[in-house]
Amino acid sequence: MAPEKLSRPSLLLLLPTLLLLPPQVDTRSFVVDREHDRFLLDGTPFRYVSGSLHYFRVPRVLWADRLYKMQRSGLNAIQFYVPWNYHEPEPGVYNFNGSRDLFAFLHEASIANLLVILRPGPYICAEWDMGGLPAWLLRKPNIHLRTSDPDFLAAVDSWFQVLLPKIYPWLYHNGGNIISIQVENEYGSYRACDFSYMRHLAGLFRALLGEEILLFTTDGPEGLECGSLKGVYTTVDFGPADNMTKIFALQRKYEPHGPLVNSEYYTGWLDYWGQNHSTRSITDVTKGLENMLKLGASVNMYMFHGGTNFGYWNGADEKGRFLPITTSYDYDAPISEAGDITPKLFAIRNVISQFQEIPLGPLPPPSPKMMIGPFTLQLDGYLLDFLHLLCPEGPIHSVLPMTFEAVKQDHGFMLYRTYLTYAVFEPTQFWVPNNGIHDRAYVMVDGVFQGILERNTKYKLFLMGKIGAKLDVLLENMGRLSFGSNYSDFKGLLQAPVLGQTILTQWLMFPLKVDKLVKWWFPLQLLKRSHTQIPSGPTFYSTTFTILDSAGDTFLYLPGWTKGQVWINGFNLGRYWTKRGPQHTLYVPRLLLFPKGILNKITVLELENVPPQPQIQFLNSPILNSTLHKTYIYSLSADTQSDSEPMELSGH
Ligand code: 6GJ
Repeated sequence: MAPEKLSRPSLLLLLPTLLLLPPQVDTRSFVVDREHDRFLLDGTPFRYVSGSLHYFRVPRVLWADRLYKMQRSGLNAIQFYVPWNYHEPEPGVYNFNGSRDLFAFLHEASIANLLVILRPGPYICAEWDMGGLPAWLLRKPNIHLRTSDPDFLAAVDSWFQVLLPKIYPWLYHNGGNIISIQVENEYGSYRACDFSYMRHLAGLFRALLGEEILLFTTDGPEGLECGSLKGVYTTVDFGPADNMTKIFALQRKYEPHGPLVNSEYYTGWLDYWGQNHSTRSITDVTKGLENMLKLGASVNMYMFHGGTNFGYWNGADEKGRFLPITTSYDYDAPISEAGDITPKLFAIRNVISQFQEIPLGPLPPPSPKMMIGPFTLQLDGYLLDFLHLLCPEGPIHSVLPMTFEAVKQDHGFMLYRTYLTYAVFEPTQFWVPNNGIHDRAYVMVDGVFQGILERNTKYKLFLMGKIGAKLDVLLENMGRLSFGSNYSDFKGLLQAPVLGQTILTQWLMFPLKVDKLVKWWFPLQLLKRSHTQIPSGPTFYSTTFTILDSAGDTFLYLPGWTKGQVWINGFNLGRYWTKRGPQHTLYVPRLLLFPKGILNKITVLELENVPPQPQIQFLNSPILNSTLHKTYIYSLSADTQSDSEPMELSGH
């Protein structure tokens, strides 16, 4: 796996042979040639044409396929982040196994003959939960993320003292394929502008990786002042619509000599739930790429393959309102979410071929796809029916509600329960002050669904209940902010809810282990409930199905469903939000499905309302742009809140 470091004795034995080898073998190097404004690889001029893909958004068995396609496209390098929260789920607990085996991915990249530009953060943005920072940092509520806050630096030092020694053998001059390492990520876009923090990081990288490896920073045009650091190579990022001349001129202010580098040339863009699907035209993308290559610049295309935010891993942005990223990270990238070559890739490959040799021969055809179903799902029961299984250790009691982070629940769902201490005979306003719903709440009274509250968009609902009635509020964490001010994005009920004029106290918090239940202990037959009317509110549905011989990748479609989470054979496929879009299908890699004759199981947690016919389908192509020409508007001020979903405007 990792390039073998020869021990001293074996080196001595090998000395005669080594002396016969050409000198460059043990003088591998990747450096900046400031005299000629270029990189040198092993002493010869080198320009990288790189593409981003994220191993943490692609199942491990598909890594080789994606990397092969990238190499066949004419790339000579790849660029990727290392999400801290993906590898250190709890303080001092590390996971580099299976699809988290970063070093297996580096090995696959080496096999594909691709150099690596590594971006270990600690913050990575990437539309990934909390920009890659672990949520457990927020167990110290006053921590100042991405600064020289001692608590933050202690956690960073601890993490990097585990990660960086593992990276060291993979550095190019040590025999590996990593040619450069990014320090932080667009730090100039962050409000702190803490140079001692950035110097600390650079010092840590030097201490643990040595003096040879090329360190660099990346910033947009507005971020260079606080993002660049003396002694660390300054690079920029921009997309096809940006003014390349102006931005490269800004890079020159910090790097008067050395190669021009665009570390993130946007080939597409991200999607938010409820907004239109983002695309970037082939013409614009290829024109910008050609102009940069003509300048001799090294370029990394962000993304070359986007992949998927499986599970709860998506991040979020805040632009006047909270905008969670969709499950699909297709990004309108040259390689689609399902790993297929797109016309954009062919066009990019054609541009690259004008500047450097590209591998000859055909590119792989699209992978087989299949369409199966529809299947009718059976009702397994309300989420509340399974509370004792979802929270076997029982609830935590507190006078005021506690956040997810305070009870050490990083992702998913938590149930907040209290009891009415007086009867509420008239529909009475129920709300949480200071926009304290993070992020979506599903409200039940004695198990009967009352409706939803949503961060920034739906502040109140009206409910009634008898004295002693059970008031349940299921909170959904829709993903932590991954960009911008990036303050600590706590999840849950951040304030005590108010019913009428009464502040509700005495809360029970049930952190829900939904994935564990779905995966191992979901005793469908034992707990199936007979229900007369179609239930509403958080409810589990499931069914089993088999596939045919000619199986392939497929795209799960939940027509008429509202919003929820899906598992296939215990694998958390991600969130769906059919009612809001723009994504209407979830990518299902073939590898998640059992072969013909073996039952597959799909489990759906619907959070709001199911269609009259609780059916699902598997399509042979994705639907990622369902809101095309439709726009949702959100009323932002509390007093104009409607009790229904955000209004939908017809397209223009
Ligand atoms: C980059 O900054 C970031 O470094 N970028 C984006 N920034 C704008 C965030 C939305 C307002 S969008 C796509 C990329 C990645 O997030 C990248 O990690």
